[in-house]
Parts: sequence; structure tokens; C-alpha cells
Amino acid sequence: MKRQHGIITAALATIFSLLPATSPFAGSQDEHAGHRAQSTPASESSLSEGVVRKADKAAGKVTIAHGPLPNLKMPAMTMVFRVKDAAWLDRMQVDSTIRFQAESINGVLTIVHLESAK
Ligand SMILES: [Cu+2]
Repeated sequence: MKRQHGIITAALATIFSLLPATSPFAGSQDEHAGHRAQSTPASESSLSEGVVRKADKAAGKVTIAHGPLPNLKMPAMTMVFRVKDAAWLDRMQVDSTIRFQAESINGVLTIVHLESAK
């Protein structure tokens, strides 16, 4: 059992060392406390809502009726986005509501973060 405990402890240490600074566990590392205020993790408020109108898997594109996109200074409209990961298109059923973040990558508006609305 001692040996097993040692392995688990080592595994936990590895996991904790891999945790991002935004993790609540990072608070126990006092030497990093001063940096926390500077990190701005993508919070839920940075996501925009939209309704999937059409998903084109072959083209890796999706048509979304989206709400305002503050980071792109874009009002609500219906438009086509590229998706960073084509596998996301499987999660984009027509008429479903999604929460996403879009960025302009080389001038192409691309969905870089996706979650289901519920
Ligand atoms: Cu738009």
C-alpha cells in the first residue's frame, strides 16, 4: 500500500503542476498570487449566443444567427463562420442554440470556442 500511495502522490503532484494559473488550486501557491489579477481567463461573459441555421461539414463552415459580438464590434446578424475544429460541426444541430467565441483569423471569422447553451 505504501508503494501505491507513493505513486498516487506523484501523480497528484504532476497533475497539480499542470494546472493552469486560472485554477482555484493555484491560490495555494503564494508566490504566484500576485500574478492572478493579470490573468483574464475566457469567462462565460465573453461568449456570444447564436442559433445554428446550417452546418456545412464538407466546407468546415456553419451559418449562425448570432447576437452581438463585442470583441468583433459586430451587431446581431446571420452569417457564415469557419470553425476551428471541424468535429464541432457534429455538435451544431440546425436550430440548436450555441454559445461561442469568434475571432478574426487572417481575416476569416472563425469560431474558436464552442459550448452548448445548456
Ligand atoms: Cu456577424
